[in-house]
Amino acid sequence: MPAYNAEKTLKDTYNEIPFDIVDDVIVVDDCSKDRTTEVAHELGIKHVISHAQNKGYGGNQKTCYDTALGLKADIIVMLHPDYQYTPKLIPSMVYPIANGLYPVVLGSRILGKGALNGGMPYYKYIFNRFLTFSQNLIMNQKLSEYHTGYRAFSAEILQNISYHSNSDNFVFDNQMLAQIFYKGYEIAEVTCPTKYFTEASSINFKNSMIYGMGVLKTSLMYRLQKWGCCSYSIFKNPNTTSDV
Ligand SMILES: Nc1nc2c(ncn2[C@@H]2O[C@H](COP(=O)(O)OP(=O)(O)OP(=O)(O)O)[C@@H](O)[C@H]2O)c(=O)[nH]1
Ligand SMILES: [Mg+2]
Repeated sequence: MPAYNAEKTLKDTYNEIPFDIVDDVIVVDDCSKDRTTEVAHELGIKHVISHAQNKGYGGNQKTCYDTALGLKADIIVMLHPDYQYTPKLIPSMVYPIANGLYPVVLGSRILGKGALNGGMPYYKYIFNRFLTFSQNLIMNQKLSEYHTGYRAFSAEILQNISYHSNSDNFVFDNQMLAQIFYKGYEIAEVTCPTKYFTEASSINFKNSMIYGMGVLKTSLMYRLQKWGCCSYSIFKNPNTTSDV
């Protein structure tokens, strides 16, 4: 869980985690201004890492994935600790990975009516639909959304993409999906409810705009790289200079 100012929602999120199949929980606190780290310790979470400086949402996930791979995890689930996504969906998301059907599974708020029923603001919904449409077109894929904060990966995925080359900001998530498609992996989706409420963290309008631009840029980078016109570091193999 990449956490930032999540003291009010971390407990509810944690309490819904199905511990019959989840072995370890990692919380990375990105130098929150509240008691996120203390709450994580109070809950008895074993792997709590606190950044000395705020690195951003992407920078936070880099620490999360490095830690998960260090613990030799087979399947890694990225879940926001702001209680917008229910951990009760974890079994449905990880079984296709455990059974070797798909290496990546996303919890989609757009399949079904999860987003609007959960109170996603209309501007975010329209923005999400527009960006998703553009990305599917540019990258020749067919996902219902690229913007969910609920993702499950096999360890192989994290070992084979250069996530350290990605942005430390919100576009990190999107760069990961472009990297995964670039490597030829398939991505599955599971219908996922969501809820918007006062205590949940929500990206503001300005950051949404910065994110949207970054998303379109990432898709165009993917297309240019696929055509062989450009060579971007995010598409290189980890620790090498080769693209394939
Ligand atoms: N490291 C870091 N994490 C953040 C920051 N802002 C939010 N987060 C965390 O990242 C998660 C997602 O951020 P949100 O602001 O909820 O963004 P979102 O879920 O993509 O967008 P919404 O659908 O509007 O909620 C939250 O669970 C936060 O704990 C930040 O500035 N730095
Ligand atoms: Mg949120």
